[in-house]
Amino acid sequence: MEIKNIPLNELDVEPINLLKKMLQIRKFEEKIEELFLVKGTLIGPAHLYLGQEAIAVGICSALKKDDYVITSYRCHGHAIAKGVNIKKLMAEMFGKETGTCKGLGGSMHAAISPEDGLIYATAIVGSQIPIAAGLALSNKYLNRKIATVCFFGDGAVNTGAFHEGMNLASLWKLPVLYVCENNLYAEFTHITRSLSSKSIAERAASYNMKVFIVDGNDVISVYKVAKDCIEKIRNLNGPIFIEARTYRMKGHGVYDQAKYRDPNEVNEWLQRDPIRIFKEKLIKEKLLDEEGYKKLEREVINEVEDAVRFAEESKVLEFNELEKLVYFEK
Ligand SMILES: Cc1ncc(C[n+]2csc(CCOP(=O)(O)OP(=O)(O)O)c2C)c(N)n1
Ligand SMILES: [Mg+2]
Repeated sequence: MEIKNIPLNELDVEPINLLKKMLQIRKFEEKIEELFLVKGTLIGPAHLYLGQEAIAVGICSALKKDDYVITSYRCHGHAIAKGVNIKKLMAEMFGKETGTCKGLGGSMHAAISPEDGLIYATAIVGSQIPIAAGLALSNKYLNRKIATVCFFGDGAVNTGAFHEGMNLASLWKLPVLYVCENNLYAEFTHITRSLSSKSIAERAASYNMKVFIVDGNDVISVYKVAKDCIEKIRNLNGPIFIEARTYRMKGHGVYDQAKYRDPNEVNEWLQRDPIRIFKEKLIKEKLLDEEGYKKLEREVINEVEDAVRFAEESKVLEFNELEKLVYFEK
């Protein structure tokens, strides 16, 4: 597919809104890290999305509110990009009843919010891939023009669920966009030690579906490819696969210091910070100046602070409310 080189001011989305969404994810994740490691307010598992912001924002900006998203435990960025209220998301981190899962899901399931089109966030690597095929099958069967986007990591392509899901999605021409966020690591294992095929894209292509490789640190490239893919998917032309190449700035989970990574590799990727790259592009195109950036950053930091206050002041779900969430009354 040819990706047209549209000037930034002719995009059908405001570039500044893309930057703001990326900043919301960045500041949210930085605050989560601080709440875990500095303040000790939060405990348990959390997998930060720092460095991968351009993928969630580029893809989700091409979606409608009722399009479906299904993802993994590294899900905070997808939730924000798909439009979850930041207060609700923060409350979930604090285990409060005002959270997306009433505080019962925590970080790894925080991106479950059906009213925002976020259907599920799973901790079982790769399991979202066949579930996405099922979601897309239901939409096709019911003739709904809803696109399903399935996010997963490079590690997930080595699971059985990947092969099962990809095979059915292709065979039944299901309206699903598979987005593999290749950040080079599955926990502590570099991709060169886990992948037998030449590339992830090549493996996906063997399932007879259209495949694209995109620079996952360039929000505009991600947005453009997503926009074209979603259009095709909505028209029931079968699944499409995007391999978005990126890097996680920090460790696998919030406690992991990632000392197993080559410092040269880390430094090289830190030079490619998706937010800095896009900010500089906007400044060069005279769509933003330093002062405007600082103002935006401050606005987002305040929004995250408000979310923390909201989460702290919220209550934990009453014990007797629990069974209402387990059993379903007709
Ligand atoms: C089926 C399964 N196998 C193993 C694990 C343990 N595990 C948790 S995260 C992870 C790495 C996954 O890496 P990747 O898919 O690249 O996603 P990333 O964390 O980089 O976003 C593994 C192996 C698991 N949760 N589920
Ligand atoms: Mg990975």
